[in-house]
Amino acid sequence: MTPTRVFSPETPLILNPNVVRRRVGDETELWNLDTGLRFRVDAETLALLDRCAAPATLASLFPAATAGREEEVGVLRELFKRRLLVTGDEVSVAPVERGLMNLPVASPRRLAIPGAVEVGLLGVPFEQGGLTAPGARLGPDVLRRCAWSVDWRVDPDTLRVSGLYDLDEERDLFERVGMFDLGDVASAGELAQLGKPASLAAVQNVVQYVAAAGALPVLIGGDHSLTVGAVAAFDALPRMGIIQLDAHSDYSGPAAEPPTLAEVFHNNFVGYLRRMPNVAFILQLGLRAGDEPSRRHPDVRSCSLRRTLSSPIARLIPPEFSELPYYVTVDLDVLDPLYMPNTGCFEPGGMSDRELNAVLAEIGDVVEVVGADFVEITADPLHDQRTAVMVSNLILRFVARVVRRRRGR
Ligand SMILES: [Mn+2]
Repeated sequence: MTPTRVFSPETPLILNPNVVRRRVGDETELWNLDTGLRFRVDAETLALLDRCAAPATLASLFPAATAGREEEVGVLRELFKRRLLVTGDEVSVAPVERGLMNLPVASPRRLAIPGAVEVGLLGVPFEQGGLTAPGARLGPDVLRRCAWSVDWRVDPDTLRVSGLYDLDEERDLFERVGMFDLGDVASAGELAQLGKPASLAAVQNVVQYVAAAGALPVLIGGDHSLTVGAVAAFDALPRMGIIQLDAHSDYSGPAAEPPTLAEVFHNNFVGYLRRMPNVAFILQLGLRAGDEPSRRHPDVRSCSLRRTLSSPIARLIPPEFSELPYYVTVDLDVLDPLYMPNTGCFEPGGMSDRELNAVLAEIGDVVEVVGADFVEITADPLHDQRTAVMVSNLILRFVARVVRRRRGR
């Protein structure tokens, strides 16, 4: 239905909610997102426009009479013509679709636009590598449903986001960053049908596609074995390192060094990663349970939680590996269960989110990060909301550092 547009004394006028404004010198630029047109107005016109923040008719705006108000009526007519003022039944808000961490959703096609995507977020609703606690397939869903309070300003043309004001740095952590939810690698049902090796191959293919476009791939899991697929995406790098934040070393399980993808699980996948030909070094941080593979393997360095928190991260990386490109994998069970109840394998005595934030910030500052994942998030109606907001903040603060470093390159 096309609403009639008649400017009459009885027409209830209302400020178009799809107009954004920006100060330009003495004037204000009004940008009509419906028409894409920009229009500059002076302070007087803006004041007139603002009187229509609630529905107003000419009669209610000028109770005495419109006689002698011809000029103002003319301005209102012009604003109406330009659809800066609309009638009540024209009000249509077509918000940008939001996804993971309240970021704009975009089709992976967007990767074809040079420079448009700096960070590509992908959900991996995969849990076939989980042995004990089911539910990791729901992790991406939690970050889509419950992170709506993460506040972004979205540029309507480019969909680039700005925001996340940091009180210490006194600035927004993101300034016009092309950061998108590119959707799930495949649906939970599809991944279950595909089975483990094919699912991990799908992860590899999609991550490769994102990285080849020059974007930073960031995965939301899903069980921890998905890291195998993600790291395999970087097989063209001659040498790389992995930084793992985890309560467990994930180097035991059914076979400490699984020979095939089918035998990879979330508690033994590190043994598989270690044998990938281009993986030169693995740094494990935050451990507080299980064994220490570094006792057996010089290319793995396993740091207890206490050691992680008492040393600068740069000092935990041997000099010969400090220049490697790194893939960062964060098992959220590295956090204390009090902070992170939405995970499958609790270990008491873990990190606070503030400590994890600090460690991730250091990593983002001192090494070149080529990709990252945040895994082992499960759903729990009691805690989804605070988990989503906390995890989103952890991820975003880290990504902000990585983006800053990559832009500075
Ligand atoms: Mn893990």
